[in-house]
Amino acid sequence: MLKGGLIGCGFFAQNQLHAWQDLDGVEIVAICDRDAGRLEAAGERFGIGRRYTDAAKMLANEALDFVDIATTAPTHRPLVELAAAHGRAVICQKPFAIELGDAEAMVAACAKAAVPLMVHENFRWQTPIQAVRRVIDEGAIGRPFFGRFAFRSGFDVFSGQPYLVEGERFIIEDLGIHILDIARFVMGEASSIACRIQRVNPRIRGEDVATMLLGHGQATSVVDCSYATRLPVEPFPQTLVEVDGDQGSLRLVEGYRLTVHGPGGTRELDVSPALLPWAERPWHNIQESVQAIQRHWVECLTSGTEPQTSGRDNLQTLRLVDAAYRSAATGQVQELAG
Ligand code: NAD
Ligand code: 89Y
Repeated sequence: MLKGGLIGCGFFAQNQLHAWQDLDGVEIVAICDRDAGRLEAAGERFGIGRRYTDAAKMLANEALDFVDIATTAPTHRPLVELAAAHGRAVICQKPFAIELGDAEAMVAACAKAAVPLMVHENFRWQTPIQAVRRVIDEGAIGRPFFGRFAFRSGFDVFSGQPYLVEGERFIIEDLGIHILDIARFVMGEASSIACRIQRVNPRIRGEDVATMLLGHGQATSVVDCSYATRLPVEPFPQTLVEVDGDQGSLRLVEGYRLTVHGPGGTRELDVSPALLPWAERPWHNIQESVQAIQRHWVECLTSGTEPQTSGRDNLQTLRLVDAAYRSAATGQVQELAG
């Protein structure tokens, strides 16, 4: 049985705690939050008695196999470095860091301590996204030459996550980061990016619309994100996908419907996520992917393999985020090192 300690018992950690409870071979034995009320509420809700308001004390007192960090970005570096100093494996929420230098320092600290590090980059683990990748891996549409990854919504994410109103940066850093990771997962590593941003909602500080054009070697993709889009059917939190290959095409449309067209004909697939017993629509797509990435972590720790979205891997997603903001500021295409 792997023993974990979770730091940060806020809005999103509730999903992580539910998912840990459902998984075999792992248990969250201690929790930490510097807000005593939140700590108490999570402890009672999930029946976890060992509670700390100080992460350093939790690390010193508990015999943990890993630490799951579910705080917001400003505290990631000190907490990851604390876990590494105690020789504990670490999961850290996205955005892993705001500055690339901090991300590189965390990767280096975990490498030096020889502890596994995974970024909780869960969107690629969504059932519909896994289905898209499977169709491509099966060769059903041939070699992809174009992709579009669209997340366009008018859903109120600000009431649950009020800090999103205040940041100088918003949609790329918070949400686009997931969609850029999906683009990498489906199309392969990106070699260039151009980006334009807009702010439509006057009540927030950062950008709520971002339109990005990526080069992936010979292939091209468009990643377009908006929290200012009012649609007759609200698709939150679905990423809609189009991929054209040299033998066919796929379309993942609203309602989790995937159409695959290839030399053998056309198939319609229902790729809906499961509604887990503790999940709530429309979040169930994200909630199921939390369970999937945490299962992947248990498998990786048990087998000694590197997680798909290890700290090292996530540096490449963060480089895209950084380059997207630089492109938006300068109007120039940004080239990324291989
Ligand atoms: P939140 O503010 O609701 O919760 C964070 C909690 O961490 C708070 O209770 C706070 O008191 C606690 N905390 C902060 N620093 C601490 C420290 N040093 N020691 C102990 N406790 C500390 O935030 P949230 O909305 O739950 O977001 C947390 C992270 O999850 C963010 O980075 C966000 O981007 C990410 N998130 C990810 C997804 C996803 O699908 N992967 C979805 C939503 C949010
Ligand atoms: O914080 C974001 C995330 O990671 O997924 C959706 C979200 O909760 C709001 O954009």
